[in-house]
Amino acid sequence: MSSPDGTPRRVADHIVGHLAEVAGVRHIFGVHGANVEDLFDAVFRSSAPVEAVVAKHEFSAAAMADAYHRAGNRLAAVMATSGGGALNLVPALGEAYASQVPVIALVGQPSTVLEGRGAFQDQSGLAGAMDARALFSPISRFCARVEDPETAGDLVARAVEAALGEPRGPAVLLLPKDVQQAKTTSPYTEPVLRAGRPASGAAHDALAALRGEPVLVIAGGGVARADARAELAAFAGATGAWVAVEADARDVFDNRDPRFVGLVGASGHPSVRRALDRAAACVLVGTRFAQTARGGLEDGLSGKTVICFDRDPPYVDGGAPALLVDGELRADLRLAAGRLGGTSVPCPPHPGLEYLPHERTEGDRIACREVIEEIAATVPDDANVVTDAGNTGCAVMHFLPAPSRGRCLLAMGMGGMGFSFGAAIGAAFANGRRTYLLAGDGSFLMHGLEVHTAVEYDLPITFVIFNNNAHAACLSREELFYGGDSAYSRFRPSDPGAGAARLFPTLRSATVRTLDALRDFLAETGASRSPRLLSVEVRPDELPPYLPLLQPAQLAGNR
Ligand SMILES: Cc1ncc(C[n+]2csc(CCOP(=O)(O)OP(=O)(O)O)c2C)c(N)n1
Repeated sequence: MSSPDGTPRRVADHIVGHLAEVAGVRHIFGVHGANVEDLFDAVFRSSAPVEAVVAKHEFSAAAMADAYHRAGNRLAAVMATSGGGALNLVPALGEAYASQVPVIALVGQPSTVLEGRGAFQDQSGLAGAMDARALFSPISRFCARVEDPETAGDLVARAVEAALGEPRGPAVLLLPKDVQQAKTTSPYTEPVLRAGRPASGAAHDALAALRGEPVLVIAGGGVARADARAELAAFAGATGAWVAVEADARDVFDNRDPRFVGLVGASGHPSVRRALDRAAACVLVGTRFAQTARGGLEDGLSGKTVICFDRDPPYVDGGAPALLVDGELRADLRLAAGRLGGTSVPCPPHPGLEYLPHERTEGDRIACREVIEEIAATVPDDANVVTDAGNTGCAVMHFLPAPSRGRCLLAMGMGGMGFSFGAAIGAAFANGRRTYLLAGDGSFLMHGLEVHTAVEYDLPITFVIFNNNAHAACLSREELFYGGDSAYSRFRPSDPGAGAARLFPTLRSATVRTLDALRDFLAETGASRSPRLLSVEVRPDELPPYLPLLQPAQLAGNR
């Protein structure tokens, strides 16, 4: 495909044109600045249906692009200026790298004529300056500096190829200001997307031998990435299996299905372990069973057949090696279900979800479980649910079922605290659905001012802040493991609900201290298309449903 009229045009126009017209990008998230303004201008002048969204922080802008893909399966981009703007992208691109989410990052740089000569925010690696390419290379599938305007067409096509290739992830283009403004006659180059792997078919004999035996399927983030939800359901039916999910795959299987036995991992449900103990085989689907997922389950695998549908082998040690089914996930699941007869077989009966020990609300002592149950009762079937780190994140994962047709997003690893604010905004842009964000006050204090962007674009997001005036996850650890006298993580009271109401006069925002007040606020939110912010006062000393804290607390006789 060649450039529309063959006339020279700015590199910035070419890159934005390629992303919008060839790669189907509809939103580019970012923060403006002198070395990225030509790209913003190119979006503004583009005749393609592409929009620039101004975030308040580049970290959140990249989180928006990440969640936009996770919630809508469409490629998104982020743009940032040089210096601090570029550096602010790092944790969110690290998250997209680790979670294999395609994101295109367009990063402005000073003009080439000044690089290596004391340029403001020089990141060229020349004459002792820091080297942006060295910084971004380990957290991207592709990273290039565009130095010759005539190579822009090829490099943007290669960036898209790499982001959508296998494994997926971020692709970074470093764009000096004078190169963005220079003219190019580059044609549009269609990205060469490699054909997916064929079905491997390896598991059939092992699965056929299990016919009639209880099977536990554990589904991970690979199912969401491959959008293999329907294939997973058919496979679970054909194997007559119980199904458990990992935290980043909460929505890949219907949480109300009779086969569902719960969430795995440190905040998982004990019912999963019970199912594993009764199972003859464990089938890992779209997961390598990382440490956070297999905690509390690993010894239960010994003596069982383990089959893993993933490109890479599982991390599990000991016992018989897993049989790896490493073809294209959807094709492999379809093939395996078909070979087993394709019809749905009921799973053996099980007693249903079992929860970890937890507190209940008593009088004015509101417990997280009841807050989450009130929210669950109002979340529409197709909503996005986004959560964050800390005790709050553990409680949400444990107690909130995934909406049956919605998306659940979580990025507790490289993204870290505060990722959910950008993520909720990206998800709302991706599919326009009401989005519930549930985060602690610590996460709010890190990146909560991104609420400004939701207000600015009038997005249907309900921000729920669990305010315990603490980094409670850290406070719990201080108390259980270090005697509790330091109390670094306990803070003076703050009031995010009242604060947001003053800061954003058009935002409906409140603080609630009772379950009745919470119910009233949520009931009113349901009918609205606008953002809402709610701060719920909870206690800093409530232990979360998180085994590494519950077990020591029980041993110490605290609970
Ligand atoms: C960027 C980042 N820094 C530090 C941490 C370590 N950390 C994990 S949970 C937590 C406290 C979370 O506090 P808050 O958001 O208020 O949730 P709570 O535990 O109080 O429910 C911290 C500091 C992290 N996950 N991410």
